[in-house]
Amino acid sequence: MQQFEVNFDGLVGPTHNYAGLSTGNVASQSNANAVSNPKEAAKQGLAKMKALADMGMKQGVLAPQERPDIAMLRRLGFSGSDAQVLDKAAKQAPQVFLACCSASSMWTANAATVSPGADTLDGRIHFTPANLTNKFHRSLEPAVTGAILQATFDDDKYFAHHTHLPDNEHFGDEGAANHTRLCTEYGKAGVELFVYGRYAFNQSKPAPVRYPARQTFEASQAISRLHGLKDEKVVYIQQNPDVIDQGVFHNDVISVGNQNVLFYHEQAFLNTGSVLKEIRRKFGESPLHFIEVPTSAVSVMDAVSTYLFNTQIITLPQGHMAIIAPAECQENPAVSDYLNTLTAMDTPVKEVKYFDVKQSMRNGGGPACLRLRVAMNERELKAANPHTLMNDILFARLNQWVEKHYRDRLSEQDLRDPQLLTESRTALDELTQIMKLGSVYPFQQV
Ligand code: SUG
Repeated sequence: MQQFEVNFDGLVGPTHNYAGLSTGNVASQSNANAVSNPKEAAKQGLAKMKALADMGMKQGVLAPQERPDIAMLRRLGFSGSDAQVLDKAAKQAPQVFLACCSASSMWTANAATVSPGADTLDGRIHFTPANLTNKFHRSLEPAVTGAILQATFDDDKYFAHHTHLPDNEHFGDEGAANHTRLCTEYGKAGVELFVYGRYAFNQSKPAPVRYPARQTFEASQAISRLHGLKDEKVVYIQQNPDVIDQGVFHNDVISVGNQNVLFYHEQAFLNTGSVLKEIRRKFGESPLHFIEVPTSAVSVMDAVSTYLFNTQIITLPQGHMAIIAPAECQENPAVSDYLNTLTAMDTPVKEVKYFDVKQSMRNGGGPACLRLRVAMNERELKAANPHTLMNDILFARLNQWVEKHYRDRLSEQDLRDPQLLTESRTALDELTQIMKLGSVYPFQQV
């Protein structure tokens, strides 16, 4: 049976904006209050999805969430009509208001952790939405994420859906951004790597001092238990606290893996030597490539500003691997030189393809942030919602939909506009029909 890795990219929502909400994420902080272009952002994302589909990859789409989050604003005590809720919140608590407006669900690497059937005890694909507790604006996502995942993978013969971990910093979980899987083939049992930033229940362990560690060891362990993974096929790795303090807020900003390749920066992990040994032992005898990028070739600062590691490494139908990189990597001489030497090295990675995802990059989201990986076999793929899979028709349909509903300019002031809420709801309602998702949004349930 054929096996695939399917990338489910987040469709950028109609209220994509820059609010400087993510302490520890340098791009988000430095672009606070810049004017965004949701239409361009959505089209950049769709172009990347279509390009991967055209390369012969299986490509999926995950729907965005409704923002501003009126239900949360009401829960926080703002009352009246929707227009009054927006007006009162924007005037009385502007920071809370902005947090409730973030279109951050577009970064689906943070939507959930996914373990393929080849790794789990019951042979089903397991999904746990990330609770994203470290940032209030992201903690609004998990319930609707769960509903969207359920509507996308709606067959309990093949798919198991868990509730997100407790909404508490002790179990702070950022999903697949801190999770990588190594394997010989997608359908064979792999080694799942869980990278965490701190221990919640042991203060004596190393932790960053300047910026928050969003993922805890205890959260990673809980996910592994829920998914029924085998201890001999799991490796827990502590992220180097120094790089978190330099702006590496997720592991996928400093390391990425695919099949038998682990691509990482020299400073990515604590105790790299023993980590690599454990991975090697658990992976087995087959060829395994550790591609370590030395600081002398690329500094952590350059890795953070170009997102060299927030690239997707994909296995093309021809058999070799390609790196899907943001254009920023091409513009930085040290990084583009490094990538040129990498493709000439004796590893499966043979080409680099650059994409313009600037609208997302300005909020700290590169190509890899925009996608959730699901390794699937033919039967599982058949059981997934076919209306979420990218092809010429869906691409054309979604571009028309964006063209019809999205604005090409959004400032902080615009987010208070009740008309924007109406536009967004109209758009999302239509999207649920295009993608046959049912009623996944709270506004559809009243
Ligand atoms: O959680 N940015 C996101 C970026 C997520 C990137 N994802 C991965 N690395 N996988 C975050 O920090 C910024 C929103 C704002 O400032 O308006 C934001 O949420």
